[in-house]
Amino acid sequence: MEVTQAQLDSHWMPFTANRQFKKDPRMIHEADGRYYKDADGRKVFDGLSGLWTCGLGHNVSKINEAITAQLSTLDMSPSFQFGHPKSFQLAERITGFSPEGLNRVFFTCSGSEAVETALKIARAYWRKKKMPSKSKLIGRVKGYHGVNFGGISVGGIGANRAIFGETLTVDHLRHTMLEGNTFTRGQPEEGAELAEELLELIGLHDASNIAAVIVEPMPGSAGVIPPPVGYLNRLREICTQHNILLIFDEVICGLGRLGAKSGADAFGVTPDIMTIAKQVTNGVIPMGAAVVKQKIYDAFMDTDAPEYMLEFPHGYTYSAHPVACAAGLATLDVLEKEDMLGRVRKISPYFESLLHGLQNCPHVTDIRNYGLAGAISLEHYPGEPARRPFEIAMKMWKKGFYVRYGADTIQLAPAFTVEETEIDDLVNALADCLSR
Ligand code: PXG
Ligand code: PLP
Repeated sequence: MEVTQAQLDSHWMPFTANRQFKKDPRMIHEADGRYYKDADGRKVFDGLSGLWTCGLGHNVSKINEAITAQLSTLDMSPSFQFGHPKSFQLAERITGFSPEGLNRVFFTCSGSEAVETALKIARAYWRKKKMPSKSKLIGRVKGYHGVNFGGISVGGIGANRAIFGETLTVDHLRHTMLEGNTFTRGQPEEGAELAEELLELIGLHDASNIAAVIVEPMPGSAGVIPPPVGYLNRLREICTQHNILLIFDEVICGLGRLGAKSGADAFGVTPDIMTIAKQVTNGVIPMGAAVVKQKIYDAFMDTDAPEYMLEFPHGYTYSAHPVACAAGLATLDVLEKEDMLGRVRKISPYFESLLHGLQNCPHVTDIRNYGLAGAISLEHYPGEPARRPFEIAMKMWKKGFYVRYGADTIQLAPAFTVEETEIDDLVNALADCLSR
């Protein structure tokens, strides 16, 4: 056996059914392009681009070369009080991938940390503006904002919160999955009025007590839920009218998955703060960031305190790690030079039409998609919503396809470079697994 039972037992795996995995491990040994290989050299199609991370595919030579060169030049440097050129270069490049006016970048090492950073910036911003009572945070049901305490507080996936006791006291908007919208291709027409609920929460708490609203432009983890037409615009209007910051968590939507630089760009709505991670380094080295409007940065810099004093007591040992910055610069180069956003826009109608071809397969209760992200909701076994997706994903793995299963859905997010024939194979395999 390649790994001993003691070794298997030693690793407490994240978001994994450890008991099941350790009985029947699914080991991945190699990755290249859009495929993994297992110990026997069996090829497995990567139907989720890693964990929504590797839109450019695996083993991208330009990224690998940039990392190797960086390791032998500057492998690590202190992130606090000292700098290295690549972080500044990358910050400016990220600005070019951000919505209009978001031009100040705070680096983190993950999406969860990007969220904590964004929430802390939002609260501290109002203190800097001498409105300290504006501290309440509002999230949305079905939201996923990582796993740290701030993120699970604003997050709206019950299973990720329930066993951890007290969180921040936040409020949640309703989610936007309406029964009448099942099997919609792309954005549903109905549901913009759900944004009005924010006015009710403002009525309840008063805007003078609310710091920020955080939503994913399109919830990813909870099952690819494209926003109803007009919904995000209305959230933006209400936030602007009531002086509340709007945070878009773009950890999945950002940097190409939707065929746009960001979810903000795809849906034409500009937040005050956005969080990114995953695709920023093509998933190869951990990195995330919170990107903010200049007025927010300026509120911290506009101080009479001596210049040697910190303006924002926050940061991570690995913030702007030089190797991650090298990977980020190379990733954004490839995204841009190889017109990856254009490729996503070109192939996504094909992805959409094949995916929706599964509508009449057994057990399928809904299909949703946008860009190169898709989800299929499956009929529950009585009292066991997560069982059928697990069974289907295991059959897919045996057939040579890696797909995500979570809650009552199967989720797909192939690489931006995916070919039509690969989408054919992926969807045909799914049809087959659903039918038997
Ligand atoms: N916000 C959003 C919108 C995310 O999707 C995070 C924050 C947290 O990022 P980190 O890097 O701390 O994991 C995420 C991450 C899945 C899956 O299979 C999704 C995520 C992470 C792992 C798996 O859907 N989303
Ligand atoms: N815990 C201890 C004891 C530490 O010294 C540090 C960082 O210096 C941390 C946690 C935070 O680690 P990181 O900066 O990697 O998030």
